[in-house]
Amino acid sequence: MKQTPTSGSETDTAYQKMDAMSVGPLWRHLGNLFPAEPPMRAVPFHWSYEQLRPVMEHFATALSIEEAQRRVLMLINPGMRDTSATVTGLYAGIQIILPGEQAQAHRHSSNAFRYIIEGSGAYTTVAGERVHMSPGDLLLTPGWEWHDHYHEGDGPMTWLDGLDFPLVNSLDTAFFELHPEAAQKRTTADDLSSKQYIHGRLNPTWTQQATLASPVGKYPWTETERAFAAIADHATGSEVDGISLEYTNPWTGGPVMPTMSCRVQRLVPGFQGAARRHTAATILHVVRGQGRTVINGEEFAWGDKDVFVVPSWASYQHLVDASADAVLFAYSNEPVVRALGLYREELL
Ligand code: GTQ
Repeated sequence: MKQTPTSGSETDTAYQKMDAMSVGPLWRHLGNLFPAEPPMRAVPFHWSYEQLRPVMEHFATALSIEEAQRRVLMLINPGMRDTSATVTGLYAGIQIILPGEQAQAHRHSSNAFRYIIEGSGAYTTVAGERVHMSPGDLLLTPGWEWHDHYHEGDGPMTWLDGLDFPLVNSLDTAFFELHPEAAQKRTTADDLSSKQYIHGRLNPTWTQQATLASPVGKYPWTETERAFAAIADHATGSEVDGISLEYTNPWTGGPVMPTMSCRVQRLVPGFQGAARRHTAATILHVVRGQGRTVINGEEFAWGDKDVFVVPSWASYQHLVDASADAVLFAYSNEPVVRALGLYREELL
């Protein structure tokens, strides 16, 4: 009978040879490579805006915009330090810009957006269109569009940057370019794309869908408020996410960018959400209000302007006290996960 050696010096040598040849024994890696469930590399985490704000203020005076290029605190997940991801495939940063400052024009293959937190008087120029910012506005900078930021108002402005660069980098598809000039020239009327497409049900017939991303430069807070107000007396919303509205691409009705879905959700006073888990990773920003989210059994209390994350396959449940009222802005990698047939969800 033929015997298969499982140890001994010959086998040790064979393992060493394999390693030297860049070959691996599958039988020693099966558990890691085919886990029974997603291993949750990203951990549930919460960043307090109150704690971030003094650090932002410090660097606003200690570091010029020329030195920094973009003055941003990256929110790095403790489980993903090697990629600077906030959660799998996604990144969040808090940017601060002072009156008179300009962030140099550039473009990258990553899709990006800004969700405005504080201040007024700044604009981003995206592909020649100036898009003005106010708190609660969502501004898109789809992949490979030139963009630069300029602040003409008084007082600091802060916003949440959302990008898909952890995904783009993991696919080795990242490109970046600085614009030959510091700022782009204006080539269209200010805020034109928002005026043209925001209604979503009355699209212009003389333009065509040019990219996979929404052509809307800005989804203004005023429209979000109108949408909530219109259904305030009628909608109870989802048992998990409350009155959750998705920002959509007027051409497709789908997510605003191919890699990221952006939503805004109202959790009414006393909201006691059902618990759920799904394979989309999510970053949430507190537009206003207070509440708690139980993520995989751990409770995270959140307040105004905070950021927290729900990793893939982590259970989550939102809770709001009877005296509070909360609005959350949430973005996730759900479009990617769904497009690849990897979306699963489970109500708990
Ligand atoms: O403002 O374009 O937080 O390129 C990270 C990378 C912001 C931006 C970030 C960026 C930007």
